[in-house]
Amino acid sequence: MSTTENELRVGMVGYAFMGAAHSQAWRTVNRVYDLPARARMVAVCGRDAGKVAEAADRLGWEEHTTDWRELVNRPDIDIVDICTPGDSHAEIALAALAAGKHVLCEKPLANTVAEAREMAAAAATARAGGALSMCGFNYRRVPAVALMRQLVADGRLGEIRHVRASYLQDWIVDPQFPLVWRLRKEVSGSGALGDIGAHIIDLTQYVTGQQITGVSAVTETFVKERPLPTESSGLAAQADGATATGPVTVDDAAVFVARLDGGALGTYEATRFATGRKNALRVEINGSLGTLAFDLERLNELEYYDATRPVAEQGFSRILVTESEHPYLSAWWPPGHIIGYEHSFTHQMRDFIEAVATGADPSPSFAEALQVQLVLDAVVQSAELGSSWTKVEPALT
Ligand code: SOE
Repeated sequence: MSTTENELRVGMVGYAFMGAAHSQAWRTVNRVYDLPARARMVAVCGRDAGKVAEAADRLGWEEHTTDWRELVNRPDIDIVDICTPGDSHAEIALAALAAGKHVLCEKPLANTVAEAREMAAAAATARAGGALSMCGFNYRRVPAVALMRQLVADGRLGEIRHVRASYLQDWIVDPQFPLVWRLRKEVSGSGALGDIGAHIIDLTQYVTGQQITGVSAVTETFVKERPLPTESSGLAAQADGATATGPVTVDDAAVFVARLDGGALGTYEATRFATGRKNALRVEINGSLGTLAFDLERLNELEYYDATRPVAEQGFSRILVTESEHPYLSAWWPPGHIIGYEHSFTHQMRDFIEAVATGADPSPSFAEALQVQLVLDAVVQSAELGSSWTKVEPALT
């Protein structure tokens, strides 16, 4: 550990939605888990001096700055946490890794495969010098999801035949919703595909231990022109009331079928146009011996169908994932006392701190996140070619 004794000093870049989620997790993690090192929230960085000062105060950071280069080169920073839009992930991560920092980067890893490849290569080089890196696919850290992976790995579903995943939102159904950064390709890389499709790609590969090898996809941008936004650019942004508009340059929805390398067939749907579905992530895995299903809106539960039971007793059962035997939960509440969305980030910080403090490789690594990026890229290519079957390039060439 390149730290002061038992302390990991964190510098975070970006402080909007994900920055707030990460801050809460950094604040909480040492109060809940007994870890080999304590996270200390040293400094937060943002472009606007006034706003970042307010954010530092509100989110619990000791200091603030508008200069991310200065932040990533500070000798008193051990971990750089990147919570900015995708267009700056590569630049910040590469500089932080070159400065010997451990790096946690929000998903998707980058806006292009070329950037993701460079980041994965830099992470491998930095690893040799002791710097670790991880991509923030937080839903892996929902206890029910981690349990699902354990049950699949234990062979409880037998041969995996189907992977069925959807991530549905509706925050841009209104054509008057403004052209925020998530709808501009030069900032976000892609639309629903990279923002939420990346989550279900990672999550299904994590749970099944299988990788997507090829896809056939359709994508659509239903509303092609939107009013320009006011200064606020979050998920609850307002149009500025003027008549000026701009083009939407990303997908609103992406739907694809896939083959996985263990023989499973996958169906995937990521959309911001599922009216009424606010943040609905569902994954179902069907195997020769049973089925497991997860629904983020009921994240403390797992549905399980055990086809090995006597026929007269078969049926879907509900596992309430709140026992201290379940992943991550021994440090939280007594059985039956549920947890929520923000806990997935606390668990993410727990795993990252543990890895950094012990020198173990954290997961998902930048190499794993590059593989997700390659799937995203295959989806885009397939859709552009009229859904033609597109193989996922190997991550290692
Ligand atoms: C917006 O679509 C968003 O905040 C994603 O960027 C997050 O990754 C997802 O967890 C919730 O929705």
